[in-house]
Amino acid sequence: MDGRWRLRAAAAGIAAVVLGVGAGELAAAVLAPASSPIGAIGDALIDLAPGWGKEAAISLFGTSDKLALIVGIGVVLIGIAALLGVVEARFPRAGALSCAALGVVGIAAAVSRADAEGLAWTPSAIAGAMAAFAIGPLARRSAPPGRVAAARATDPERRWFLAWAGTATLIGVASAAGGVLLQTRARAATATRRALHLPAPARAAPPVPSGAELTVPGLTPLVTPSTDFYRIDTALFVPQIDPASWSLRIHGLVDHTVVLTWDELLALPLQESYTTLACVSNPVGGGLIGNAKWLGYPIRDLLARAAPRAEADMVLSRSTDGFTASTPLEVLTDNRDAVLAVGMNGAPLPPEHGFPVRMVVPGLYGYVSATKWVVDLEVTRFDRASAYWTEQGWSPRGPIKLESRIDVPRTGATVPSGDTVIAGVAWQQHVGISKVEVSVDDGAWQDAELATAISADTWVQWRLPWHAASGAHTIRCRATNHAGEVQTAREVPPAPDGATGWPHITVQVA
Ligand SMILES: Nc1nc2c(c(=O)[nH]1)N[C@H]1C(S)=C(S)[C@@H](COP(=O)(O)O)O[C@H]1N2
Ligand SMILES: [Mo]
Repeated sequence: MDGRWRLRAAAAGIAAVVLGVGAGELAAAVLAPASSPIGAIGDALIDLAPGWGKEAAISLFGTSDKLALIVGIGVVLIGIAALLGVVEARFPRAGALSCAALGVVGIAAAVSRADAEGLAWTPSAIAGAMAAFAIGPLARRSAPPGRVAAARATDPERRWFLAWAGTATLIGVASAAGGVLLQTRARAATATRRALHLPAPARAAPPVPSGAELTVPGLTPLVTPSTDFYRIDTALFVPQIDPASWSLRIHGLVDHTVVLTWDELLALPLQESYTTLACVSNPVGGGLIGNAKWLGYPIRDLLARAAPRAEADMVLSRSTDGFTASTPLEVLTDNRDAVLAVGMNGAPLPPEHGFPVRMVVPGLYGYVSATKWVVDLEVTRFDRASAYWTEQGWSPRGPIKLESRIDVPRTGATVPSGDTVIAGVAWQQHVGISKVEVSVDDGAWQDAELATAISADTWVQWRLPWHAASGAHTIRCRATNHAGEVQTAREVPPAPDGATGWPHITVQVA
């Protein structure tokens, strides 16, 4: 019986590594589809292999050379895993450390690729950590004879061991299979998106006015780079949509049902507009807001084709993953730049921001207007249908509230005494900002310098020179909109229709 511990330890090692690789492959599908642990090692081996090696592989395996490589990596990895199980059973922690080291090899392979994603390191990190974490408990159940008696596998424990190791292996294999499947879809969609050239706008956005962007270090940029743009949605996996198979159906209380394909949409005269999106969940002073240049087609013109009936007052937009938003019909048919967007900041929409098509509506929070991966517009009535977040108790309509934020100095910062600057942004999309005021230590409100706004549909930057005297200070701000309303001091939480209150920061002046 005692000679069998090695077999059990080897199985423990294999179970732990398979579990880790499974977790890594699944993580890759979500976080970095081009950086799967096995795929990254395979890519690195292809790069490192000498020319004659590659040729030999091709002549030996033909077009199956890549499959052969992956099978080869799998076999070698299982061999190493078996060995690590035995090592861990004999020298606790040594196997775990080696698993972590394998993870580091995967990370190095993934991040050294020329087209590595920002999160390229994560799948292998997760794989290594998972294997390192699992191998100890599994291998301890199969400790060699003569080692600490208490750690030895007794018969009932052995049954447990088989159950644990078997389950870990099965979960690992299933996650790896699922991960690989999802990665394939994600990579196909990424390749399509990369090869895509959006048409030039028929109506380009007017240039950003000079003086719209203040030069204050630390101030939020006027246009948010797409990679820094906040992301909020209910999608665990980013939907992967091939534009060729995308279409939008407009139906419900309309005279004509309209179906629009991707090619038809791109053939329409598209327009560019800057619109600041904001999330209703953004707390006062929070970062769930961003400003981008969108390329799209006016939803108003599409609705006109469908001809909504007189009784309709809402459009329920639906995404491919079932999310819905209820947008007042009047907001989609007035003259604002509510668009069916295909482009963001000069490129196709990033997958996580709705590729291939999303809605962008100036003046409304995202949950009632900014449907990503949109495929369906149902013209209906507020008293007949309700949207995803409304069913969770949020307000059915969501006009954006008048708000402002202090970006400079950072709250909690220590600032040298003397001349410095207080700066931030203010917004109430589609209404516009006419004034921002600042109060230091509850002193008198002082008018800040307001930058030129791109339009009423975007946020606007502001700044105020400040002579900072040493000590602790509290700074507040409040905005006034174009209708003359002053931002309320009343503090309410985000639910059910958006937070209000004056933002404040505290700084220490040295
Ligand atoms: N399909 C889909 N679209 C969605 C959501 C979602 O969960 N699913 N969330 C909405 C919310 S609450 C916001 S604030 C915006 C955020 O858009 P962004 O992730 O591009 O910043 O998308 C909206 N569109
Ligand atoms: Mo949101």
